[in-house]
Amino acid sequence: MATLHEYSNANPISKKYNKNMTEEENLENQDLEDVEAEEVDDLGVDMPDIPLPSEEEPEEVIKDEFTSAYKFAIVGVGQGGSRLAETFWKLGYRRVAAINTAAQDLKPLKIPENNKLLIGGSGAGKNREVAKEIFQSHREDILDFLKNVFKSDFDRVLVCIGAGGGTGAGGGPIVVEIAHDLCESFGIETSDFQAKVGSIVALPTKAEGSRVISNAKETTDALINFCNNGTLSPLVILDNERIKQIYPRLSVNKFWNTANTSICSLFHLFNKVSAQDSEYTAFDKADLDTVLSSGIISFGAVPVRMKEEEVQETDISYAVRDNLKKNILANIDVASGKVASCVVIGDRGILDNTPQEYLEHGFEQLSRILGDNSTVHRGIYHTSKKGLVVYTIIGGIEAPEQLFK
Ligand SMILES: Nc1nc2c(ncn2[C@@H]2O[C@H](COP(=O)(O)OP(=O)(O)OP(=O)(O)O)[C@@H](O)[C@H]2O)c(=O)[nH]1
Ligand SMILES: [Mg+2]
Repeated sequence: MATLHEYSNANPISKKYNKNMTEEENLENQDLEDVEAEEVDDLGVDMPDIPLPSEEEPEEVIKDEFTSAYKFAIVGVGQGGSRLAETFWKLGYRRVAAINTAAQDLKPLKIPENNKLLIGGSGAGKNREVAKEIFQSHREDILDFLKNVFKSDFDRVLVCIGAGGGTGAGGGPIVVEIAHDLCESFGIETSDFQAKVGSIVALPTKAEGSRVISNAKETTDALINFCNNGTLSPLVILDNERIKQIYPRLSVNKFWNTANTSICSLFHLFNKVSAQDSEYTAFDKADLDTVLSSGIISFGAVPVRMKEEEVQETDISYAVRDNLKKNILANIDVASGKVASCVVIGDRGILDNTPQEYLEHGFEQLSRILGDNSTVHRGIYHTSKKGLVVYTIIGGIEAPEQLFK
């Protein structure tokens, strides 16, 4: 039997070939058909100029330069805030934006020019109110700018602020609100109580004077209020005064770099580790989420100092306690925390020769410090770097009564 293809080829002249007509009649008929076809080809009307929807182009996606549990979008407001954001860029984060009211503060940042937004233009001169006005009147510009820099593929936003100035202090809380609008428009936040917007705020040193301290107070209070309402999480309160005490004699240019790198690297470490498997104990994405959603959080990192060649039980417990004391974050009562993550990272030699219960005792000690009903997520990972380091995040910390002494 002929195939459909063979059958249609067998009669190439016309689909309307009529076997009851002569060949001549059929050819005539064919000519008529061609005329009809020509007429149909040329409608004889001008095509109206209707704008037709073009095919949808796939949206550009921004990717970080590493694999992590969460895709953070980071925006720095004011000079200090922007330098914190720039530090994330250096670590490989690519959804990084900076906003300022003074061009000279944006210029030195080593992030792409398109990731910088200048509003106002002549600074805020340490005046929160001036900054507030400028940010309020540019809400839509800021929203469009952030949409353009971050695109839609991210999980959380972090707003970085130096609390003592004008621009960061006045504009930062407004950018937090805009970040919520952004998350809502992309469907990242679906309810008011599922905050996907957090903040890193830096408190000034004592030497910066009373105007700066009063700015910092008002801004930090506003952020703590957001946190108490459940609309901001996490909130990391970085204390520049403590950095001065923990790393004395740092030169001016190293000071900010040390402050910024220490906090951003810790953030990054937890974000990366929670995306990795461990042959010991893995700390996972859900563990990190509980901490990131718990309000005020504090980070710490302390190397385990071994008094002898092998790790002793007390070495780890000591490191856990030391970790809580020696951090660069504000003088907050970590014991009020409700949830913690403790990750021990060490070289294989040490890990394989350290009894599991020594590590367990360290984790249990953290649970005891936090008190009843607290949760401590744990993780143990190996690395090629020699030594053993204890990293912690404590979350759900109560707002400090007195941040500034
Ligand atoms: N951790 C950290 N804090 C910083 C850094 N730079 C400034 N700060 C702190 O941030 C506070 C605000 O300073 P700036 O960020 O320069 O101020 P601004 O937000 O640009 O505000 P104006 O210049 O007054 O409009 C200061 O009081 C410093 O304590 C930084 O790189 N890292
Ligand atoms: Mg400035």
